[in-house]
Amino acid sequence: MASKLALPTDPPLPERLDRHLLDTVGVVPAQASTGALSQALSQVARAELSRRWVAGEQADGVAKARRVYYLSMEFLIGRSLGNAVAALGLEGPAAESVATHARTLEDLQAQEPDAALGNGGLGRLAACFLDSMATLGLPSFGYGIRYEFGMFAQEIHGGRQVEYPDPWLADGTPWEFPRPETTHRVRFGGWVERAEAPDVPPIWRHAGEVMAKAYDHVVPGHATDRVATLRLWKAAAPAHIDLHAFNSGDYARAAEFKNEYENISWVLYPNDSTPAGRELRLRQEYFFTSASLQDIVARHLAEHGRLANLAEHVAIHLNDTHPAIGVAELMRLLVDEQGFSWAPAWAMTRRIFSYTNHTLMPEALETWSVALMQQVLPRHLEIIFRINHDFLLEAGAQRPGDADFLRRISLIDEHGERRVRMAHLAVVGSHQVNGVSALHSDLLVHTIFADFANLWPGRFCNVTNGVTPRRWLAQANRGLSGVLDARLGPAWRRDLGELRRLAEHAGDPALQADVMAAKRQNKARLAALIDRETGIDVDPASLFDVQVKRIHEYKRQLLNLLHAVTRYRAILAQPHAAWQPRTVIFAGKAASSYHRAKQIIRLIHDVGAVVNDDARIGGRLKVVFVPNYGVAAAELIMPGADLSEQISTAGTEASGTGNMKLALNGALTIGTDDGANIEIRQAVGDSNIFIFGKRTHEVAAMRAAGYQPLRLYESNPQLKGVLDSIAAGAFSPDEPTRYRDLVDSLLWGGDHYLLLADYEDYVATQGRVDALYADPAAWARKAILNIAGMGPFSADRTIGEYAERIWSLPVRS
Ligand code: 26V
Repeated sequence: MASKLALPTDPPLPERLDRHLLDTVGVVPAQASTGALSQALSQVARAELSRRWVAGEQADGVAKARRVYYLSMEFLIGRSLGNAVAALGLEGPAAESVATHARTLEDLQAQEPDAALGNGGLGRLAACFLDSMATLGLPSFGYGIRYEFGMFAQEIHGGRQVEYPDPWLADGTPWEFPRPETTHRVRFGGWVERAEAPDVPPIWRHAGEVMAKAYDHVVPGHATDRVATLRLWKAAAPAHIDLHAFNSGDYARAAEFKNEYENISWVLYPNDSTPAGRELRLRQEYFFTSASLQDIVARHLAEHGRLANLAEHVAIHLNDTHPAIGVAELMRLLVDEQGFSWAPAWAMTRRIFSYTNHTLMPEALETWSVALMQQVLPRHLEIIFRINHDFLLEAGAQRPGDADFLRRISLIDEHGERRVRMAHLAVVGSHQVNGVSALHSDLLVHTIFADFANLWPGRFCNVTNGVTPRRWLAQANRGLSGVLDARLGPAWRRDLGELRRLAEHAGDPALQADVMAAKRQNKARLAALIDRETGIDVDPASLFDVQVKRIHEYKRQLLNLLHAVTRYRAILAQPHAAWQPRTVIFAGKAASSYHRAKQIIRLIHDVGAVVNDDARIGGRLKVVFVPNYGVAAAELIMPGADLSEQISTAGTEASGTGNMKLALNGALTIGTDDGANIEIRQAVGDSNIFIFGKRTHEVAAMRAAGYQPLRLYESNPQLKGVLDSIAAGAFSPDEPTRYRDLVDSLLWGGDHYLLLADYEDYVATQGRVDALYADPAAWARKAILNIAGMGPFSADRTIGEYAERIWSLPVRS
């Protein structure tokens, strides 16, 4: 396909690189800096990707392909150069050309800022999905926001998180294609004017409008010419706004006007723990959803000339409820702007949308006050009321007289201030709704969506998450990839099930030696990162115990820390025992407004400061925090881990994907019976994973029976000693009361996430981890069995399931 457009005389790579240095970057090739070389190599890749993109678009246009559109507030892309070079099969020649300039590919990659347009799991999942959609050859688009500032950069000052803006676009990016000819008007506010005749749609007299301008990122497929498109929208003030104020000579006012409109795409909400509750957030959601839907409709009209067959050619996926307003927006476009009557428009809408839920945390379930929606999106509110009216009639007919049922399922929460429940809108407006692991999907239909599942059992399904093996194994872990290539050949990159063939060799000492040698190198690389970032010297021979993820109480970094303190005290008590040396590694960001999470970061640092410098410990325990966790840091950390901490309270972590990345890189998991841990356990075998703690039904039962953490504290002297030492200031001698309220929240505040309930089993299980690590062959065997079992956790498998069961898209390559 791409060959049709390939230029006949593409010079060899070194020449192309020099040409871009000269023509595009504007430097003398022989004197090129690392930054200039990075730019030029990016341009080489960009040119090739651009041709593939054009060819694919043409082919899809001719075929009138059915397309999938993945709407997401977040895409945690990370760096693009290494991935592009690998996807194009240019790693060898690129490395050679770069070597002639006395640099390595890694040097060039390190120049690139992370595209951190996301908070955590949900955003990174969207990025892995794009990689798989391209690789599987699906005609696919991601749609999102081109945030000027992505996820904040985290620095640690005196043990405390400090947030800095992330101006990732400040120096431009070679990876985007501005599409100035593609803009859409997005309107806000005003009122709705009733039409005279009953069948004529009302008119939305909006109060303001903002332009959405398209910027495309080409997403390369691997071992295929196919690419996917990530289209991100930037908000721009309409031209007349500028002109008006400028013409009257008031430049400051002109700038103010401009800002009022353009702030929509300025900054990512750095918060996945509490709904921001801010009008700007609602505007962001509507802005990118409306622009995307207008774009989809325009593309369809250009290709088909009519919209009646829209549902045959378009699947739109809602990544959580953030774009759920799209259900009302598509109705508005069809009914108000395209002249459809309500019933056929609604039938199409329901066929087109599907929705994934990513969390059960009540505080992350979005609702918008009716008053705010009335003010910002008055026509959409009307449409939502109409959808709700029809829906409650339909549902009420099934349970006559059950007013409580209707209250529970209504799109409007009538308790207190009236609010629109976006998850309900997404469920009612979609033909399929899924959770992201077997347990999570099961909990969805038994808890928050139980009433809906009773109404429409066929609407709910599970699609367990996955990760792309290209970025998370092939690129991040060259050492292990080389070992796998030698044993299995290269096909695992596209068919991760190939890893299964390792299992029969798990006991082979030669394979064990190779795998563990790669691990050791990755640990040395991670140790160097830790030294660079924190100045702490860690021993690559120690067990690297890793917990990396957003800092949140339910993820229980604090439980991990309680174990570290337990171990510290135990070593002091028995200094001559044969302790397995350990390095406990944390990384992750806390939402800026999440005080408790920030306090946990501080405690990690305080514990590290005491433990790491205690001569009596003699380096047998280190506690470190790697700052500014993001995709780039994860690519260095995952391959260097021995032990993967996945210790959320059972029933709280929807899936987890870090658990998959770590196991894929040969770490053993210590984890609870939660999220995808359960499926990882099934895939790798019970004896190759450390599962501990209360299970979901036990958690529920304990809470129902009146959980009493104080009893556990009083009956377990080890636990009591640990909590007392923290509360008494053993790790904060300059301010002994610093953590008293934290400890009190466990003892007296209900310990909502049941740290104390799982503590004893956790500590005992960590003991079993030590014992296994002391037997290198046994450990290596289990590490290999973990890698071998990870086939099902490829995002290719996940996307294949979405394509078949939800999007009705043929998978080709
Ligand atoms: C909510 C909000 C509320 C408003 C402010 C910004 C914001 C940003 C994100 C969210 C929802 C976050 C949900 C999330 O990231 N869930 C994670 O999704 C992963 C992919 O499915 C899954 O592996 C994790 O278990 C789940 O926590």
